[in-house]
Amino acid sequence: MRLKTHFRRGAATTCEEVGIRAQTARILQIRTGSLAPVRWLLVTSAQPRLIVSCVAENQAKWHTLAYNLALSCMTTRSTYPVRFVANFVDGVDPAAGRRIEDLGGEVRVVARVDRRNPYLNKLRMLELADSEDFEVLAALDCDTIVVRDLSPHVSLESVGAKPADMDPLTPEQWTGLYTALGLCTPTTEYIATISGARIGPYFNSGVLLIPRRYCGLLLDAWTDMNDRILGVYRDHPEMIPSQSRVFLDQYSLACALAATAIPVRALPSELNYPVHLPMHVPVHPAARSSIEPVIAHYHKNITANGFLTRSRNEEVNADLHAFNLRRSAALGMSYSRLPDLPLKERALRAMHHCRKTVRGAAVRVRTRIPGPGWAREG
Ligand SMILES: [Mn+2]
Repeated sequence: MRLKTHFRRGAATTCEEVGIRAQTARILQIRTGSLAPVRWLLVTSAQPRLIVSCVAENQAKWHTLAYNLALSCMTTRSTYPVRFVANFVDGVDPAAGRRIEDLGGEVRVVARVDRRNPYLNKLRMLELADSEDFEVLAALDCDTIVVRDLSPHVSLESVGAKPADMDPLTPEQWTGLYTALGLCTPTTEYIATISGARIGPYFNSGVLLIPRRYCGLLLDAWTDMNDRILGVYRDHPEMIPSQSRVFLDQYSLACALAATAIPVRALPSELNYPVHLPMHVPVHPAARSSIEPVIAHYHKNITANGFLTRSRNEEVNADLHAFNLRRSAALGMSYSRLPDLPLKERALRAMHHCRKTVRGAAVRVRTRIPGPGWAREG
């Protein structure tokens, strides 16, 4: 962290946005008084410089997700200066890239990591440490939006990650995996956000706050563990059920953190707030107003035209609605109220839930494992 004065290209286009930046980024001198775009902002910063980033496929659906995240990031009040970098795999549609750049975000094209698992592309974000000047990387899933100031939650000392919503593996499967990789099974325990089950240090990889100094070490270890776990899938096909293998990037993250002993701090749910499924502890209506999510992770809770849908976790709905209003203003699209999840998605989700329940019960009967279901949604 160092005191630094630098010029920053201003992306603000309205008085309100200028106000947000003026208040939060310690702007000493700005052009004011009209709705005209502000060209340059003089910023004095003594706080960690933060990059918020995501990785998207070059497809219309992903363009929408990356745009939503960029919009949320660039229009949310922030105490620290924030850069936003969207990475697109193997190319980017020029119009989609321009929409993000028009918000003040940056666009990069990166190569695919491994065709066997698209989620591994998120490792490309950690490569930003090779070329960019920052102190903390907020590596986010595209299906997240920033709804409050992230600055108070970053640390230069440890990687921040939220314990997973659910754990698809049993303790025996985890021990088998750690043992196959030559690692001791960690003893730290957390409570999974949605299932409420006790889990080991297994984190949702959708929100990671990574000090730059750990990016290289984590990238190497995470890459190595991906390769080794793919080897375990091949050599010990009975160890991890095929329907759970899609979470490879999260297993490899857990194993990489265990192997490197990189300091980790468990982020509270507010930093990676699930929108798609009810939290394991239902929130009392009176307590709802005191919950202030910082990053909402909405998974598939989105309409075909890119607006976020109502959550059963009501405490996050005001933030989703506020975001939709900003999106509607930015894109000139009509919007009035928080939509419900499309019927088709609701039906698919009910079927998926049913299948998981039946499969989970069957596995528990077969293996006599007590407790909640082992399967989880991503
Ligand atoms: Mn996600």
